[in-house]
Amino acid sequence: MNAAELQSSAFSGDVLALSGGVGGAKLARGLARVLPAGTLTVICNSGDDFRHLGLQICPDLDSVTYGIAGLADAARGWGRAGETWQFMESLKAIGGPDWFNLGDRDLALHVWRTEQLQHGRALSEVTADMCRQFGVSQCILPMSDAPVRTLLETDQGTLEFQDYFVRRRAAPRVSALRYVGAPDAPLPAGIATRIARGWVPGCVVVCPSNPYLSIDPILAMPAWRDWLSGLSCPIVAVSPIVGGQALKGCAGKMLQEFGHEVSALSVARHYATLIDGLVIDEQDRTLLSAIEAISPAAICAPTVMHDDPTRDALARQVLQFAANLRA
Ligand code: FO1
Repeated sequence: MNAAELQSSAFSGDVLALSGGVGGAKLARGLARVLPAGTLTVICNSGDDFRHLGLQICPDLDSVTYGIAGLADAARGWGRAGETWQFMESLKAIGGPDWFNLGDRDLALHVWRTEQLQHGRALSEVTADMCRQFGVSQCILPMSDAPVRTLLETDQGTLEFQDYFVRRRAAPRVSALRYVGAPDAPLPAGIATRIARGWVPGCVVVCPSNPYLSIDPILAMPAWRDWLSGLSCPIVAVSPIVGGQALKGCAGKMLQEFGHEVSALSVARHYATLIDGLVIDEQDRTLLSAIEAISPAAICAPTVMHDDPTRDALARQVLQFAANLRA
């Protein structure tokens, strides 16, 4: 289906995607490529954001924006393609912290965004400027303009997200997660205004991101949770667990540490109260009947994305699934 057919198909209206991390950014790119201009809004987790060397780092906003802009480094999954590392070499030479790598091109964004925020601009406004500069026409927003920080209770103490994920390579055993600031964090201004004017999406797509680290911070905000729960449009999720493991990152390890089996079935249970349908990978077809006992609807599709054709194909299948649920 091309964009016009998609638009004319049963599916209609805007798409709201919830995204974090590498997997989320890939599907966000697929959705941006197959949907007509002006119909996609991507809400990015900002629980990973942190201050480093005086710079405000917003990894999940950047992964989605770079991904849609075609600037992302596919191998790394974060930062920019064709990157150079002079800044990091010089930083190491003067004994600065070298556990969190800032590429020279990426660094310009962090310096500029930090300066904009210090002038009192909201993160969603600065993100809109960033998108304009990168030629991204889709609406990319942080889950809130207020700070929300993901903290992890681990066997090495309470850790901030990037300390856990990057510095300690997600090795500590996690016993609990906290999303500090989530209860009072408001929707980003742009969305709140649209909702106040009666805007509703045609469907919501929960991208294949880590449920605990990328999606739960958004759902921990009553402002999002309550509004999403009240929607009548389909909410469909794509499982980040394929064939009993996470394609990237630590979702599998966390599921295990929280006592769950590492499978798409656990993802269905995790999202059971929120979603209307779950997309699982072809490899997990044997789980379909068990999942349908938990999730109102489920389909199998190729969910491993490694290039634009596979990202576009998954985006189209997710949207068609949502259209069928609406019908
Ligand atoms: N991830 C790493 O594993 N090592 C890094 O040095 C690193 C640096 C980095 C810089 C900017 C940025 O936007 C992301 C960066 N990431 C790095 C990825 C980041 O930790 C994750 O993308 C998210 O926080 C979780 O999805």
